[in-house]
Amino acid sequence: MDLFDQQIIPVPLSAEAGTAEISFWPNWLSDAEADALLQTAIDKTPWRQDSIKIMGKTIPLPRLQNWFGDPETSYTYSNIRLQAVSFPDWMDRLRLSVEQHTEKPFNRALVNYYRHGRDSVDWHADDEPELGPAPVIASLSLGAERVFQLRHNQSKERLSIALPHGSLLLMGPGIQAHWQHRIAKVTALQEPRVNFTFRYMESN
Ligand SMILES: O=C(O)CCC(=O)C(=O)O
Ligand SMILES: [Mn+2]
Repeated sequence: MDLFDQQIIPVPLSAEAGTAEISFWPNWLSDAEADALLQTAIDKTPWRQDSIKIMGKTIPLPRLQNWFGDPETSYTYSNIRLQAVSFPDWMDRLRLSVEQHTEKPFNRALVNYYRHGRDSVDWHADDEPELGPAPVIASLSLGAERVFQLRHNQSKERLSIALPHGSLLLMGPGIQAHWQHRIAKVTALQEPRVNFTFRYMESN
């Protein structure tokens, strides 16, 4: 782990709210560590195929996912209620090292499996009330490089960050209220990608 390659990306919010920060560690894990974790994640995560209903039609989400944390709790987004699954030991160790590295608390994770380039997540913000007024989110990327796009709610300014295998990105307070983000489809891509987004929730 090399703290020297930390990058800080200033992110404008609004005249009143000032500027927030994205912290980025492109080489948080070595290639060997990231390879092993990608394989463990693909093989050991109990993946769910969830669906959304649009105008009476049931449409499978273009990715697999699951939600980890205190099993007494749940998380709801886009009308999908995810009952939390307890952190398996391997994922809890990862959660702890992300906490230690970022010096932020995390007690939940949404894990996404993009099986190939046709999988994606559309524009959204992680701003559900359960996440509190100013969520801080840590995102670990595994597998083929992922282009993380951000779009400002008012100015429509865009930012784009290439997230390599084993990189860690931290979205600081304020970003979810002023920006949306997405992972677009990359039609030609065949390789899998896995993403862990660690979050903090008081309880629910
Ligand atoms: O895969 C990513 O980096 C984005 C995932 C995401 O935005 C989410 O799970 O809320
Ligand atoms: Mn998100």
